[in-house]
Amino acid sequence: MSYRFRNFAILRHQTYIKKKNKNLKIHSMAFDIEMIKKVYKTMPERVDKAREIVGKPLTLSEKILYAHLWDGNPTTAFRRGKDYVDFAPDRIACQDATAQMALLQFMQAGKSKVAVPTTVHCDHLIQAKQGAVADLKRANETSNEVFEFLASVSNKYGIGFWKPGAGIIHQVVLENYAFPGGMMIGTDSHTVNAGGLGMVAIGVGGADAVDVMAGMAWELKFPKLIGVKLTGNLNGWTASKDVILKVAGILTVKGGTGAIVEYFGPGAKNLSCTGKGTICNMGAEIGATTSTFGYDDSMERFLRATDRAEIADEANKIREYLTGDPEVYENPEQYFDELIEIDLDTLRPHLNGPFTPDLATPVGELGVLAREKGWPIKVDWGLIGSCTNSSYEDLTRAASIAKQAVDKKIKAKSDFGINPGSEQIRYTAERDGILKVFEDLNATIFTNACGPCIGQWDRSDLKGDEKNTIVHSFNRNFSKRADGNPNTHAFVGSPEMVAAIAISGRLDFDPMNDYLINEDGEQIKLDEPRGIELPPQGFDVADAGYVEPVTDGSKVQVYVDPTSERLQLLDPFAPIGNTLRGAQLLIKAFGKCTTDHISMAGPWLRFRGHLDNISNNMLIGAVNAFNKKTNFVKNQLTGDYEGVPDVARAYKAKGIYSIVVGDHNYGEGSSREHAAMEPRHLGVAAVLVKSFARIHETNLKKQGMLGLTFANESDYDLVQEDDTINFLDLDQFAPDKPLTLEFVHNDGSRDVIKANHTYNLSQILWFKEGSALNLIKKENAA
Ligand code: MIC
Ligand code: SF4
Repeated sequence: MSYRFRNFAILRHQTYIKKKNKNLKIHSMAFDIEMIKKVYKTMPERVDKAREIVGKPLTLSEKILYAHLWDGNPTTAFRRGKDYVDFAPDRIACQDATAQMALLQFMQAGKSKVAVPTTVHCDHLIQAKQGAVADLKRANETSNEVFEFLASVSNKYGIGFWKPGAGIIHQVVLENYAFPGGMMIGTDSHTVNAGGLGMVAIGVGGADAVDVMAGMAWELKFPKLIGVKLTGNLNGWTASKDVILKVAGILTVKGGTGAIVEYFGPGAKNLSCTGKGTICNMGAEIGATTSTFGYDDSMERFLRATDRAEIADEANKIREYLTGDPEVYENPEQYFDELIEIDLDTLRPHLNGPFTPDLATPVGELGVLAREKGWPIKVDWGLIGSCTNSSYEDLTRAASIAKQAVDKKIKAKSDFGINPGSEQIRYTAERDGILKVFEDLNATIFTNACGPCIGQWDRSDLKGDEKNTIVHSFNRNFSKRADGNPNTHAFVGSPEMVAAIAISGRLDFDPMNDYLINEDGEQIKLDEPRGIELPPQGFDVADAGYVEPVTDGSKVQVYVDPTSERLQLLDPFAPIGNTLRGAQLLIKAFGKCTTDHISMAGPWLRFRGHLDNISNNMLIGAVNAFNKKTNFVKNQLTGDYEGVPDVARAYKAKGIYSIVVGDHNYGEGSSREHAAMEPRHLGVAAVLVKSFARIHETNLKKQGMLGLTFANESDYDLVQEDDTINFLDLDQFAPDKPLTLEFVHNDGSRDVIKANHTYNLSQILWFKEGSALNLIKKENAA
């Protein structure tokens, strides 16, 4: 029986009851308002204390961090980028693709309920093909087992459940759960989207979320702070998206690593709340821990429009605590570790790509570059939506362009796809005739879900691996991401720019200067986009798709079929131990190695709840430095070349540990802990790279592995294909003490190198116990 029909005591939240029965005067209430009031009650005292201890005015980021210390009132001034600090986040959000592993781990922790408000959102497992109705029906059939599992675990442990079709996690969080000054973590790297509503919201691996669900502290190295001062006003074709496209161009995909990016200045106040969300969302693409904005009128408007006047009223009472101190914003260079200034008056619209989100080119200059580089000029698809850009404002701005095409008799040259961010947005946009505008241009309205953004796209217009170009308003454009085709050149832009480019069908089109020819042969220039920040008649929705858990979940059964190919209960990992010798090099990865290369999404999303099955995608996208091929590495036992998972399994079968070597920013991208659990499951003991992306490094630590960096970067070049690796001093593994590794080459020669690490004492304990989860279980049993 499907979870939709089961007698779950489905109590729809009062907000939605109210919306359905407009005449009934039911007091609408924000989710978890008591928790929010509690945070606001202690915030002033804690912030004042922190200011005293730090001895200077505080940024917003510091206020939120110091107000969420696990130990309560601040007593120490933490060193940015150095000290590990225990925090107490207010809430957790998980999406279906990562929640499976997170909840499978939580089920082992021995708790009866989650310790902080938590939600699960079904959004990643819905493939875009024919359009919302047919696609959602198919997803409910093909992934029923997984949705059932997530629904029942949620019900059992007191977790709010958002059904498939309810929307994309980050949009639903922004509309329902985010609140100024709050701290949340989420098992998805774009959790940072909630910074648009003034939160410190951070993407983590499932094991981190499990700590907090189990009532423990959450640890993070106290971040560095990057300030971005915005002046002026957005105008013409320039959108919020262009702010982050520009910042990405400046900072690159690793420039934000270990830092919170705090936006401020008069320009920040002029941006809408959802526009701020877009900017924070793509902060994940520069590796930032998170991004945030101070509480202002735009946030207040958004809270009131989304039925959360009560939060706005509470926030107004402590307004000055929910933004940075005035002294900080007056002399930012004294308070931030790095400062960037952007003048919105002169900012130009950008398109970033292909293959990396930081390759920023102003729109008018793209034609020359594309011709020089051989990027196809013809654009096949324009995709609008995703968690990044699917607000009411985004849709209205893009629709204002689409409408001109219809009115002025211009046929769109590319196909159009729209992914609304939530059912509330979709319902409201349909009511207000916005979706109709896109439909008039023959757009396909896909489900309120991730769809093409995560490779859940059955793209029928391509036969093979043809070279082609698409433009989208998503956030990531790594190779193969949208459709699995390595030759799809994806460019990221604002929804209105995507609309204009898709209508023209050309990557070199510059709507500010170029003309289009309509059906009557006339030259037409598109007018500048116009948007509406919030729906003039208010948001509306019939069924938002929320399922409240029962109060007592002790009787709820969670069933995992032992023969399932989609779900598998977890076995604890055995500790690697303190002697590690004779390990084999599995792969020396060359160049960019994102989590998409390590554990691809798309078709593999179906195995996200089954560790052994999903391990068959381990590192199959990584390029072997010795032959520049993917999924083709030497099996040192036989001398044959095989797929990476096969070779790893061969070593594992013989009880031999293996090692992965990589380049810079290894593990960039997603929070998916599969990228760490798969190597752990297949016997990889250590990942040694030039540098790590933050979430991935933590994920490796949590799973009881060694995540190491070359003390001397050029030692990467010493690693040879047939190497055997000995760890010479693992028995002395200690904080701040590099490890010594010996690489024994095929000809018998040896290189001894130093590898740095960032493990503190408790993280070393995770390694010793085999995983962080093993430690939780042990502590719970004691
Ligand atoms: C993504 O955008 O890559 C994802 C899919 O949302 C991931 C999470 C995942 O891999 O499941 C993310 O960003 O963390
Ligand atoms: Fe979904 Fe894409 Fe957003 Fe990730 S980035 S949550 S895949 S819409």
